Amino acid sequence: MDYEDFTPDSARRKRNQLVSDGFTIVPGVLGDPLLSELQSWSQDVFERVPVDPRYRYQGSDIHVYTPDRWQLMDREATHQHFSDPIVQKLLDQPEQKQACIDLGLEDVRSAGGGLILLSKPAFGPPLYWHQDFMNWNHPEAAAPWPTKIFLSYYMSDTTRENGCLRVIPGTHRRRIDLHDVLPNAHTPEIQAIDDLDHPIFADHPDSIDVPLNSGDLIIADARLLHAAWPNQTDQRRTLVLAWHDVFSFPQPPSWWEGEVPDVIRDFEPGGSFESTRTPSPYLPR
Ligand SMILES: O=C(O)CCC(=O)C(=O)O
Ligand SMILES: [Fe+2]
Repeated sequence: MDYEDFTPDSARRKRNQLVSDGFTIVPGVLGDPLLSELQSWSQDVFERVPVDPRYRYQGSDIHVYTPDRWQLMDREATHQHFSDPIVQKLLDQPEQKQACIDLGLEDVRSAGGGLILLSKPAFGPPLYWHQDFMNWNHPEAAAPWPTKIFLSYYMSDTTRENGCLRVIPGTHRRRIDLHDVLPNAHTPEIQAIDDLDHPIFADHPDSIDVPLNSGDLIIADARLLHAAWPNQTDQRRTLVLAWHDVFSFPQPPSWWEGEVPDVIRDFEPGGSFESTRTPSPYLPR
């Protein structure tokens, strides 16, 4: 299916999938010329930037900001943090905006004004199971709708062979045994694990592969457990990921018909909640 064939019915199905499974795919959102531009731009970045062994499982962790955001940040550019006008182009992409509107994603805004370049080099290792949510103490963690999502595109077609994404549907709202053995995502503790037979890399009976075509939009809830297969090819496999906030917490989506948890209905803004990557009781078994 191409993005042009997107009907209200399939939009509704995709929105339901994002809510209940924690992710959804909108095929063919990013096209040329921006797709080609991002492909060659990211390739150039990786020719300049050495792989930091700390990020061997993610492949890289390069944060690129819009020039406006960069100016506010007032920091020295490094290989890992810099700005480029292409970021604004991606964030402003009309097809992406339309896809979000069609899905009923309201108040979508860039979290941090940047994107992250994640690249599995040729024959790169797998990425461990993890979830990226950082606000588990906050009642937001109990939201039955997404509040933090990534909007991502792979720069090449992905398959199990070159390290496609894997997800365990539903784990954004439900704790499973795997949660018990996972160190927090992207911390020195998980980065230090050297054994590829460790359970953080294991296959899981409920996991599914998410092979994508370059330019397909994948939207996922930050709370979802995901991982990636190793790259067994001699070609780099790159991902452009942009974090976004969605819906104005504590307000539910305008189309929400389900229950609103008490902790959200009674929520008073102004409290302070220490940020943490460790799931709280807001993620029930
Ligand atoms: O490499 C991928 O496909 C996913 C990357 C990811 O989830 C992360 O780095 O947090
Ligand atoms: Fe992730």
